[in-house]
Amino acid sequence: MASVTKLRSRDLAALSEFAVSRPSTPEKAVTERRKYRTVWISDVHLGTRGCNAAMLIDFLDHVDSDTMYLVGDIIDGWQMKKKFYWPSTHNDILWRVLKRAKRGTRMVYIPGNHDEIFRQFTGLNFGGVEIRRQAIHETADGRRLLVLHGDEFDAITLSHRWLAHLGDAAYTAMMALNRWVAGFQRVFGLPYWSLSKYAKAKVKNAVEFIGRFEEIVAREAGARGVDGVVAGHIHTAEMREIDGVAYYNDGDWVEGCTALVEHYDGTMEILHWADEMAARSASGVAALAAA
Ligand SMILES: [Mn+2]
Repeated sequence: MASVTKLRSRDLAALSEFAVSRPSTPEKAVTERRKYRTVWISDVHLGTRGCNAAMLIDFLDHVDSDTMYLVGDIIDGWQMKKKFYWPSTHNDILWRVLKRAKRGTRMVYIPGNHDEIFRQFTGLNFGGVEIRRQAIHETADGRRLLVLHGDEFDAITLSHRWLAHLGDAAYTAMMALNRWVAGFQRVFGLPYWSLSKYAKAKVKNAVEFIGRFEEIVAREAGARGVDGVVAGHIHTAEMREIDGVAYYNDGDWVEGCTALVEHYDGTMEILHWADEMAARSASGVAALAAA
């Protein structure tokens, strides 16, 4: 297991210090926040220049929830191993996450492939953050949703189209192979290969790749007997019904800057934060002009 760098206790001690120190970006008043039953975010990629930290800080300062799921690729461990990049705004995000766990938000962290280093802590709780491999979320209207990152399906998503026409036995065998390939990559320290990057490099086929990922994830969720699934990983926010299974993807904070939320009646919505910020500054300008 040479590829998995074990976290040291002083790293964890450093993480817990965020809970007591002050953020460099002051936090806005908690009372002004819109409250949802549940919030899902993923693919933040802290530790990379791609992370849109300012926008995520703004989101966290305007939105609150009873439960929050961090659906993987929150910290980009692979990039940090190559080149250390950690501006104070990235601390400010961790500070806010730990702070809201302390204030009583149930915080569930499901590490993805870029932060798989945290998968070794599955089942543990750090400062009120539960680390899970996947979770079942029950909505206010009684639906059961499987919550997972989604890298579990990379190999099968990329295999040939004819797989879609095979029977369940072949599909199950393919899933086992997929897990084996992922394990092989880990054991031999091979660089993990990014599905979303590959899809984007082949722009012509990107739509097809994304569609295939969505179908496979929904199918797997259906096979497990749940009503729907929430994933991240492909950096493409979506909510649609696939063969009777509700498919949700919370998107990312690199390009799209989106979150998935559940209202108190169980209604689901994708928040596009760039649009929300633009609308807010437009109404601010209008208020100034009227004054
Ligand atoms: Mn991922």
